[in-house]
Amino acid sequence: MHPKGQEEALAFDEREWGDLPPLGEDPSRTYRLGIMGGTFDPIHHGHLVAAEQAFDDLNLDVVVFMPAGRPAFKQNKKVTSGEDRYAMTLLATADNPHFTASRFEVDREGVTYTADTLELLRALYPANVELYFITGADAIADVVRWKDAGRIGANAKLVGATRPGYDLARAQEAIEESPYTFDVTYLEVPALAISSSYLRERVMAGQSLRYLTPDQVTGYIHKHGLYGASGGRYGQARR
Ligand code: DND
Repeated sequence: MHPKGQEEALAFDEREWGDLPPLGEDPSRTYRLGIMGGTFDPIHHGHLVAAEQAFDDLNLDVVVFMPAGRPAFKQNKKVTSGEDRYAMTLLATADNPHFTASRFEVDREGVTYTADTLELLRALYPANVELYFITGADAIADVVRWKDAGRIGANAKLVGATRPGYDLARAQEAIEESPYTFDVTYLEVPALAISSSYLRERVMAGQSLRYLTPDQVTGYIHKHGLYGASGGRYGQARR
């Protein structure tokens, strides 16, 4: 018969981590896993700064960037392939030891709902791993209305990244009016008005993405001709 500790270790090893960070091996401590979900079409410095701030302020062990497979709310919109969005996410996070990128949602069949993702992660990780779903503060008011929002609140804490001076009234009102319980922490991140749509517009107009997203991401966009990019005209105005 195995001593109790060994049996627990065996059960832990048998979990299917895939490319997710293995956490929770020491039962005497609590681990904190940050999950940055996004369409990431493309990923940019706003996403990266928010995640880094969450890592520091909430004392997270790691932040997993998880590009959505078929995003729940963009079924009528054209979205770049999951492979391209995952590749850009991998490039953007590769040099930061606090970050990792995962195919967890990209490889999942059908529409990827956050409630399902968090429930699957909750089942995969032992109870000493807390889940923190990081999102822009503007999105917090929406999260409470996402599919099966009750399951989101039950399985993870929410982290809302705000701009300094941002009015939290809409988010707080939505949380209060919700029939479900949410544990939300708000973080102030440096003012970053960067958005994926702004980057796509700039690429389409032949403008530079320098200082808006890591150069590796810009290189990938041009190499693969995403968002109307033309490799030969990188950084030059379109005619
Ligand atoms: P977005 O399309 O907003 O991602 O999706 C965010 C997450 O919500 C994904 O995991 C979706 O699957 C999930 N979602 C949305 C709607 C419905 C459901 C799930 C459902 O299950 O029913 P973006 O790539 O646009 O942005 C990624 C994150 O980064 C978002 O939380 C966004 O608010 C935030 N963000 C910024 N944060 C700080 N500074 C900036 C930011 N720009 C975007 N400049």
